[in-house]
Amino acid sequence: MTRTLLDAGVVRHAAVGVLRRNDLGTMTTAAPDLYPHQWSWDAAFVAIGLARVDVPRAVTELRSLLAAQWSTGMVPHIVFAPGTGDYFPGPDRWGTDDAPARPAGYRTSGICQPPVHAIALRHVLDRGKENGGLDALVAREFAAESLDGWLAWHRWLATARDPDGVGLVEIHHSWESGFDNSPRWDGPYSRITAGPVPPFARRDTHHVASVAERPSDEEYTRYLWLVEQMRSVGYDDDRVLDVIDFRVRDVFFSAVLAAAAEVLAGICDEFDRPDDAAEQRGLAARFRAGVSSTVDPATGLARDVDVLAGEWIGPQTVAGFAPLVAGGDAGLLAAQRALLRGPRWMGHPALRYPLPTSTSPVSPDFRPRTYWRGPVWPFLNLLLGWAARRDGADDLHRDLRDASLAQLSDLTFAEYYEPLTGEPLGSHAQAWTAAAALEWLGG
Ligand code: 9WN
Repeated sequence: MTRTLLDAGVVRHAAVGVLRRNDLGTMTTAAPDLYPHQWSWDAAFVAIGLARVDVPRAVTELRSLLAAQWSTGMVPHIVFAPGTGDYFPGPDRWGTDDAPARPAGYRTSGICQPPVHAIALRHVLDRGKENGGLDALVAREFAAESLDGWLAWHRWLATARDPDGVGLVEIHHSWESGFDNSPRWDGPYSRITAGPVPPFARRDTHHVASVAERPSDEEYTRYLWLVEQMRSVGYDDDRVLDVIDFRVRDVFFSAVLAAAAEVLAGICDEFDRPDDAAEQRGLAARFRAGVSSTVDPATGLARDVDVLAGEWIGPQTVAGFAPLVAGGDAGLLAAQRALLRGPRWMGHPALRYPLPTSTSPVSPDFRPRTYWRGPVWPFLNLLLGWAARRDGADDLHRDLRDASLAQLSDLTFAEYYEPLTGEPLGSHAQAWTAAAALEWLGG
């Protein structure tokens, strides 16, 4: 799986082309056609990739996302591109015009996604330091200017979304997890009876992805029902807790917060903000502990909690490796790495590339072509690789990189890949997939 220099140059060139194609000037669309707006955690990965080729443009990506931050501190999961509005379910469905916390002048959704942003800011600062000159200046100025915004984002998550202080972030829609139709959410959704939702037409019936790969109409009806519930209370954090039918402690989201808070603490140190650094280290420790408290001794995987049903969530998905993202106890991490590399996951003999599947290939829930029910998602591999290197697991980092670059050298930069055949699925020219390729290539 060793790559030649020529291959690396070709992949880099093509990946840069994908980011250009998605570039609207100050924001990058998540993908052409299917996702014509800026998504929150996509933007963070896009910034990581952009920082490899254009530090000021990477800064612009994070700046434009943060500009749409709500007054509560929430960073919205979609910032709609100016002059558009037809994405299903478009801004009129979200009804955030009536949400007092949404900043004037921005159209956004009313929910959030995992907080990868401080990790992206770290990458941007590091590229700036490496390049020196204007890149260093622009990156540092942006970090100084945006630090309070990122702190407010983490604080909101730690309060509004962890009301009981258990070290786990509560989500109110599966879109908040970023793993929309993962089998993780089948239990909670099975207990929801959707009320009336506005009629919807799915956008994904043409060339982009077959309907069978995407969530079903029944799933979309529930997704929209939850939006209706939040909208009915103006997205007020306290009132949402009383009306919403989906309350889940998301272990993977919590792990991202733990990792990002630790990174943000380091940035606070660099900007001489010792109290904020201590606060973020406290958050990191709290959410790391929360994540490790969910590990199932029988499977070795971390689990979500369905708050309304008072139940653990069972399906074996890649989110079970949340401790590898959060960091923490060396024994737990070593056991998780062995599991990840073993035959139930990356080491499964039928896989085209030895990469984590979104659901274990040996699970009864595994569907190799269906979105979050089986396919490989390249941006996730980058996150796992980053965490592996942070924790000194250089061999895992290397193996993830080699397999990822082999997969991405098909140059489709697909949204997700069929794990048994390697077929690119979903949208092609997906921005965060191209960004992952650039970051894996490094240099
Ligand atoms: C809903 C943009 C986003 C990703 C998510 C992925 C998918 C949206 C959708 O696309 O979600 O937010 O319409 O399916 O699940 O992780 O951020 O790439």
